[in-house]
Amino acid sequence: MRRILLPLVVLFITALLLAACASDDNANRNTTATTNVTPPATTPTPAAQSLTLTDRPQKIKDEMAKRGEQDEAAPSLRFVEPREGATVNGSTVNVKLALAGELKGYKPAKDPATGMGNHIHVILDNQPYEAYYNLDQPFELRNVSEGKHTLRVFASRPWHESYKNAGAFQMVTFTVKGGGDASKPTTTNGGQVMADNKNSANKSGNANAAASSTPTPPREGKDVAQSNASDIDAKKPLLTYSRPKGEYKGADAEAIMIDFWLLNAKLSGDGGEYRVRYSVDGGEAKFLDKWEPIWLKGWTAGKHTVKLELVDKAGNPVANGDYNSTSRDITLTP
Ligand SMILES: [Cu+2]
Repeated sequence: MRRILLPLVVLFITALLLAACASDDNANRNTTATTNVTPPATTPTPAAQSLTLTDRPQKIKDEMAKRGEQDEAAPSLRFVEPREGATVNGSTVNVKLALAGELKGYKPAKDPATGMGNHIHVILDNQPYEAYYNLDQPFELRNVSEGKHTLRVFASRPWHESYKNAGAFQMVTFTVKGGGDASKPTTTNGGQVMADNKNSANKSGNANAAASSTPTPPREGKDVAQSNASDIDAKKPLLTYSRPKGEYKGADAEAIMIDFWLLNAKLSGDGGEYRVRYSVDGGEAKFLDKWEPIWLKGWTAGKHTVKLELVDKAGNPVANGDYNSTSRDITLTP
């Protein structure tokens, strides 16, 4: 009896193991293929990644379908403040914009439920953009350093894709006197150190609400890094880096958009003489010959550096101050 039973038990266990392996295989097929090569959390450099072009994500296509004609709009921005050549006294620069043009329902506003909505990208010097939603109130750039600055603004969609019609982009140059100092903490009027600029904005919003019967939403703004204008010529080709920026999580990290603004420069695929060269993590250079966003998939978790440069047909950099070559770090969390 035992002679028969033992081989049977061995057979049974083998079958069980095989079944377990097979189901593991199936489970892996549904997750990313890179699971095995993902480095441990302590490794600073991300695993080798192979990026490929992919379609505009379905989520965005669905959103576009719901927006009616908005994506065919031609919004036109104008600087109310600061004006070209203005001198601003003090380290807080109020940005006020007027929006006109063929709007077709386009209106910057943050949906309180989703935290999303049409907005304006605001770029001080060549810092990463800030999102500006409520044009009824100025956007406060705080702790701006003394000296000359540029401000670039352009109309954007909820998924950060810019409008590319001529009026959608504006740029001014201005000078700050008595600007902010990076070595000093930001303070309130009373001299108290503010722990968090968001909180201070909320406090002033609440104070306004108490004074009048209609609640005033907190003013949007940003405590900016120290920077100054690059020596640029507004009549020369100018590449403005927009996306990617910041942190990408979950489904948003699957396909990441590269988007930029071009002034005074037409790309070769659009009948012009320029190209946009991009690279990720210092890898192989790729070229964009049409002015439109692309989406890349295949990103690994961790930090990545994206570089965008304006070049001529021969691949030589086209300089305009130092704005035409920009690198940004992004972070992906699965
Ligand atoms: Cu945006």
